Formats: sequence, structure tokens, C-alpha cells
Amino acid sequence: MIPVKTFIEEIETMLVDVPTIRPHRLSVATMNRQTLVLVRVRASDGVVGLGEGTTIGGLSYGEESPESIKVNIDTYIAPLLVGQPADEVARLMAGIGAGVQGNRFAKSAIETALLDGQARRLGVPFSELFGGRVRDTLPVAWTLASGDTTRDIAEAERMLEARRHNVFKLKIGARALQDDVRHVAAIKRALGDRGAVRVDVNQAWTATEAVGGLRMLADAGVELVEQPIAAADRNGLKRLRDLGVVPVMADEALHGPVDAFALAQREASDVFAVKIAQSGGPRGAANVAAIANAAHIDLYGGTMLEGGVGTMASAQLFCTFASLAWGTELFGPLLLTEELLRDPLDYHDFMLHVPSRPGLGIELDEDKLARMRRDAASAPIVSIA
Ligand code: MUC
Ligand code: MG
Repeated sequence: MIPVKTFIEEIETMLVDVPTIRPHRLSVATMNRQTLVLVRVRASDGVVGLGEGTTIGGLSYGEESPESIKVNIDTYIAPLLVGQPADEVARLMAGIGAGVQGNRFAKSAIETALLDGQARRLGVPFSELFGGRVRDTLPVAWTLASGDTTRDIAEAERMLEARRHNVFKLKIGARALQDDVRHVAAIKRALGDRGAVRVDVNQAWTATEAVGGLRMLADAGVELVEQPIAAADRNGLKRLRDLGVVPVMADEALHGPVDAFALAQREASDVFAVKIAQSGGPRGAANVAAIANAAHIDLYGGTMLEGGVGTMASAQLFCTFASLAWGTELFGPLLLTEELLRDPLDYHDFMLHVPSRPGLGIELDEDKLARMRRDAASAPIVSIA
């Protein structure tokens, strides 16, 4: 029997603005809401694949905004896909790679939706497209970023009490270095051995500030320092790593496999924060992980504070990693006031539990979406007709 081909019929994109549960302060932005960029790819066999390309703080974190992700998918990427075979994901992504420069977040959203569709079509979990799972649960760190020490300690205590998180990442870099160190030290003192403490500076320090900063943070009991200096300063990152006072993790410096290779060649970091969006898609993120493995660099499953779709796509990939020494920070949906999935993701006992239903294993809450999408009245659709 000749298999019936299935074709992409339409690609729908939408922006959904969701308030955060409290102000989320990074050195580059304070978030009071998150804008999710959601994608649906509908194929002629009735399969609908879901994707997400969410970023942080408009244009303050990366070079794509929610609006640019949406408009570039609608204008340039969707026309390359509509009418094409839905099940030829690698070929479709190669075509997009040839026709669209950059736009890693937009590409990640599309690739995720195509892979989700294909996994649903095959009746297997998304993780099977990456060789299958090594684990069904992932440890999840929580980010303390209210900007207030007392409030952060109370928040951490609640997370410990609820057995939801026992690893805490503190966002620093917006204040004077000494103030930040005092803040971090007070939180670590309060938590003691009950909670691990890491920091993310989001590039805020100069290389010389960072030398002192790392020493003081190590003395305060911090176990990992993420992207202390400018993303472009790979040699500076290597010098910090070579100090050997505390493990150093690359985040913004890591925009996919090419950066991963350059960082690995220089031995510039101890850990890679792997992110599907920063890597241009789940397959790029898998390649980043492969480079890390080859170079004996530890892995951490990062987030761009996506909602349920991007978070689950990341989780489905990360649970295929043989080694994930620093766990994950896949807590994005928990930072939002609204649940956009029909069934919320399952967080308990310090872990995210990854479903084994076909595809991503999640469904959107259509009523909620219809009310919350930014363009509620007239969602633009690029379609065959
Ligand atoms: C980042 O820089 O790692 C991850 C957690 C969080 O609060 O912000 C993100 C981005
Ligand atoms: Mg980071």
C-alpha cells in the first residue's frame, strides 16, 4: 500500500500576555508579565503540532522580540511550509535554514510544532524522536528574583515546605556587587544544607568585577555562577573558569552548536545551559548537548521562561540526555498567574514528571486561549486557501 502523504495546511501564531505571580527582576529587565508566542501547525491528516518561541523582557534579553518572532513566522517562515509534506521535518527545517537567517526563537517554535505533529502522527512521545528517555522525571530549580532578601527567603521556605524545589537560582547583577553578595549570603545562610544556591548575573559584571565576585560568592556557599560577564567575552569566561573557585556556566554565550563548539574548544565553561530556543530548536539543542558530552562539559536544562508548550518540549528533550549533572530550571509555567494547558504540568517531589502520551503529551485550554490571546478578535492565519 502506498502511504498517503500529509501536507501542512495552515500555520497559526499567537501572542498571549500572562501576568507573572510577582515582579521577576533580572539584571536586564523586570518582568511583570510574560508574552508567550504559540504556534500551531495543522496538517491535512488532522494532526495539529504545538510550538512555542517565547523570550524574556521584549528585546532586552535577546535579539528577537515576541512580536518579531510572530511576524517573521507569519511573513517568511509559514509560506515556506504551507503545502509541504508535514512529516519531513529535517527537510523542512533545512529549507527554512537556507531561506531565513538568524531567528533562532522563531525557528525553534516551528521545529517544535513540526516534531510534535510528527510524534502525534506516529503515536509516540516527542522524546522518542530523540532516541527515547533515560529518565521520566527532571529536577527543577526555582528562581528567586523578587529583588527583596526577606521575601526571597520566605519564597524559598514555601518551596521547600511544598517539596517543589530545593535548588534556588538567584538573579543578581542589577545592584552593586557588594549588595548582591550580601543578599546571596543571607539567603544561603537561611537555607543552609536544605537548599542549594546558584546565581545568574545575566552578563552584568565586567571581567575584573567578576574575579572578586566569584571569590565572594564561593565563600558564601554558592555552587554555580551563570553568565557573569558579557556573552561575547569567551576568553574572559575562560579566565573565570580557570580561577577554579566555583563552577562557571555559559548561558547567553551559547547560541547553538557553533557557539558550543567554540566554547568547548577554548574550555571556557564548566557547564552549558542548554535551551531549545537559544539553540534554534530542539535538534540544535540536542547537538549542543552532544558537543558538551564530547568535551566533558556538564549539562543544565535551561529555560526562557516559556509556558507549558516550550517547557514540555524542553523537558521531552532533556529527559533523553544520558547525563544532566545540574538538573533543570523548567519552572516557567509556575511563574505565571494563568494556566493555558488543559491539564497543568505535574510538579511534585522536587521534580517535573514528563508525560508519556503521544507528542508533547499536553493540550491547550482553548477557552482560556480564546480569551487571552492578544489578537482575540482576528487571529491571522497563513493558509493554503
Ligand atoms: C536565564 O538567563 O537563565 C531562566 C530563569 C530565569 O529566571 O530567567 C531565565 C533566563
Ligand atoms: Mg541565565
